[in-house]
Amino acid sequence: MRLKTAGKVEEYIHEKLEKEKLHFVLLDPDDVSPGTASGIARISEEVGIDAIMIGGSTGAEGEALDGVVKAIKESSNLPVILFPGSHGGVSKYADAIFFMSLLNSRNPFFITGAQALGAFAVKKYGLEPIPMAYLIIEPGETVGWIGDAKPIPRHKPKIAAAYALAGQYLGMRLVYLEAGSGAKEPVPPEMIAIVKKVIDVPLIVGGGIRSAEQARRAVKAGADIIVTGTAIEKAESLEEARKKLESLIKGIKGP
Ligand code: 1GP
Repeated sequence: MRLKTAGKVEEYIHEKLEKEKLHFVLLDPDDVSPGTASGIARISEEVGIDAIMIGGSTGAEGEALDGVVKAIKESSNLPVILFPGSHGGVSKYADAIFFMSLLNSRNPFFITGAQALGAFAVKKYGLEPIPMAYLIIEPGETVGWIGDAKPIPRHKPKIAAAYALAGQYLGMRLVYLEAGSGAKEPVPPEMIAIVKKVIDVPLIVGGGIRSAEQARRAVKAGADIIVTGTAIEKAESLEEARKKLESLIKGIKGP
């Protein structure tokens, strides 16, 4: 049997990438209420964000997860992509799921175990799985610790490139370089550049990106998709979140 590969959300990503670099907003149901998530999603759509990712390493499951996903679906038309910390991070209300493997974990649970436990739920809910190689770069923050990662040293870009290429050869159609949510410094541009040089699939970069300048540097180095979470979640008001998003978008898509 020939597998149908890219689904609707993946096609959407590829079509958009032909024209511009993308910006995804990550919301963690452990940190935001459905009400706040709905406001951020509405603003995100208005200012030109390309998709909303939902997930987290701790507490992003069950009712809290469903509530946030539903609230976002009701307030915006943006694709909602799950970004699960484990098999608990599956919600039937989302459009797609990054079916990700933490390739540099020391624990097989995060490489294939959680995936096996979650696979039937993904099928039952008709979620679109998008296979993704997930790599933790120093410092790694909470996800690095929980995911039992051996974080790739910031000054060793070739290690990241080797893992990224291995991920592509294993059939993963996206690569994500993750410094960890709230990281003091984002993934170094030199590392992004070397990884981008060796892979053919789109490159996602996140963790610690707070300013337009940091976003611009990542894009200039070769990132195709920038993910920001903390910078938006920490905004004092929706108006402040809007301003932050507008500024980050300038860094990613140009003035
Ligand atoms: C974390 O890469 C994402 O998984 C986003 O990180 O919260 O630091 O923006 P921030």
